Amino acid sequence: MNQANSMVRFVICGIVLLMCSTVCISAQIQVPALCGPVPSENQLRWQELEYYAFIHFSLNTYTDQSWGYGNEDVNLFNPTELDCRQWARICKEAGMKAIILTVKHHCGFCLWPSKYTEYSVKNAPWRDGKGDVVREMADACKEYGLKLGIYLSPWDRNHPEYGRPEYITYFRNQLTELLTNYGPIFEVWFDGANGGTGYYGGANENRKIDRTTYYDWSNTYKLIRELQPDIVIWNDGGNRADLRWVGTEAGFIGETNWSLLNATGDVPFNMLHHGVEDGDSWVPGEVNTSIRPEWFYHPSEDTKVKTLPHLMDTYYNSIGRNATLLLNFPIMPNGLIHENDEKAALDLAKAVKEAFAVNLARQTKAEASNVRGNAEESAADNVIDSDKDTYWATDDDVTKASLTLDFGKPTTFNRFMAQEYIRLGQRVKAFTIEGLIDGNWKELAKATTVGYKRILRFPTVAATQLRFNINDAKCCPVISNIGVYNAPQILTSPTDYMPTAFDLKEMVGYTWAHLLAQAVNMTSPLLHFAGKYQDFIGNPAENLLRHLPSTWDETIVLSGSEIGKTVGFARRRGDTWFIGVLNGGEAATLPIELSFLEQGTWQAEVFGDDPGHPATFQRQSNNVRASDSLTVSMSPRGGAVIGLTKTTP
Ligand code: FUL
Repeated sequence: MNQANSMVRFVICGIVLLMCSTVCISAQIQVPALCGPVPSENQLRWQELEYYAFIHFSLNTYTDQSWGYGNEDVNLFNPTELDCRQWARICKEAGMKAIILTVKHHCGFCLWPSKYTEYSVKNAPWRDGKGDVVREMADACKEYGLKLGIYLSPWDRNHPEYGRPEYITYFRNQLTELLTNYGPIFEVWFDGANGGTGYYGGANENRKIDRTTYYDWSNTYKLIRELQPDIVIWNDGGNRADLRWVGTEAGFIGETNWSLLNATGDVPFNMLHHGVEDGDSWVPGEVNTSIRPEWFYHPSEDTKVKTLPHLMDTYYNSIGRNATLLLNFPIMPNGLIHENDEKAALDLAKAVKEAFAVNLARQTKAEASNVRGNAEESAADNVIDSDKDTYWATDDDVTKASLTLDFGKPTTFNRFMAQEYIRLGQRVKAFTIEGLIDGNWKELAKATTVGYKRILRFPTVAATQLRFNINDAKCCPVISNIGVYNAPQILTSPTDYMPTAFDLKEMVGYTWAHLLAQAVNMTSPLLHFAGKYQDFIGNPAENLLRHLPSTWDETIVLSGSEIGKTVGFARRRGDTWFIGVLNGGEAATLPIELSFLEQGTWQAEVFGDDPGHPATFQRQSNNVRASDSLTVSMSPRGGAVIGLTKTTP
């Protein structure tokens, strides 16, 4: 009996224990709770597009204007070679996933034969008034597997009723045409520009509207979502929709970038640029910029198409900072994209492909300081399994944690990429990257937010391990993906592109070495030193400056260059190289690899910071080679300049 009793007790105990452990484990490995607002399915789908095109085409194309007044003659619109398939082909080859077309810009001219106005392609000579650019664009997008979006300017400088309630009906009628007749539309773009003056059916006057009430956006949004349930709506500033403007058209978003805003209230530049950490709504940023200075085609800009280093910066400062990139092509009067723009976009695609060709993280062993419930579904190696739906997560109370990737041998890399599993919210507030180099941990980069995707650039290192330290997070971190890459340095022809890396307002008190380095990085040192050269007489850098050329045979953007932080160029004239490195608001020590040198030895003259004084001569060495690196230390707002003269072949 006793024995039977204890047997029963044993079995019951076992069952209880089993139940308890099941309950305990399932409590531990519960999916992390949402951390603040989260994206909708439409926003998630949009975010994953990452890169898509803007196309600016209208009567402005024929008048060399930026904004039409609204009285331009429809007869001007007669592109002789219009081919939307060319646009789509270029976008596809450039790695873009969609195209947003300006179907009506501020001048009011419509690229489709709207039945609500005479100011459209139907009264233009093009295709005898039977043409429809939106239809041709929709067909080309379909053929090339691209999504289609529309830009419909709310401001209409042609329409007689603009500023009155009747215009809102007109605007919604046009939206209904566009969102009904051209298949799925992934994004609609409502430009906030409103200059007031215009033709307005002949009135030629200034019409002011109250932007907070006139457009009655909430009802327009309702209509849009009824017609296209999968769409995302872009609207700037105060009229909160699905996506936000980033406060600049220069091609970058804040380094700290939360995908959150508050649903109401003003949105000053800082909020557009950085989002709001504790915002109550998910409103991610889209970086819109043009491949040339302006949005519409101007022949004078054929030589001003952005260079590869410039576009690369744009890429890292948009897609690499938790935003998408909307890159504009202006269409020429003949109806095609200019060959210089095509080349620039394809060169960028090639450079991006090369930079991210091999994910070195895939071949590593991943371990984490904490794994949620010690469970497989939250384990560290989920970040390297190439499945975007699996993740590494920590226990609820852990907001500081690290994940180590072991390469097993010294491995060369200079890029780090991380993605949060944003379905559960955006969490990470601060992180660093370290490399185990010759047995010592060394900090390689430091950053704030991650979001959907964050890419960091730093000088090339050879490390056996990489450590991703999350130092602060809003809730337990949930990381879906990590990438480590060795991007090639970008070789360019002589360029006058100087990353305007530093906010001039902040650049008070920069050091002499910073000034010297600018002389190297700008096309002509005279730009900087006219009238000031006497300041450098007797300076240890005088000799170097005297020999600075004003034209160059080759320019390399040094890896690790990042707008706002540190920007370095190496420039060659004949057998001599000059390196200029400029520093932002924080001190930095940077190894500069000399791998761009050919065979032979070089004498190096290195000048760096001695704050408040002329730059200090730091080192002269007669025997550096391509396999060496030179380490420079820079003060906040500092710099360094290096001259390399060939000594032995
Ligand atoms: C601006 C407009 O005024 C420009 O012409 C251009 O369309 C750009 C995308 O948005 O606000």
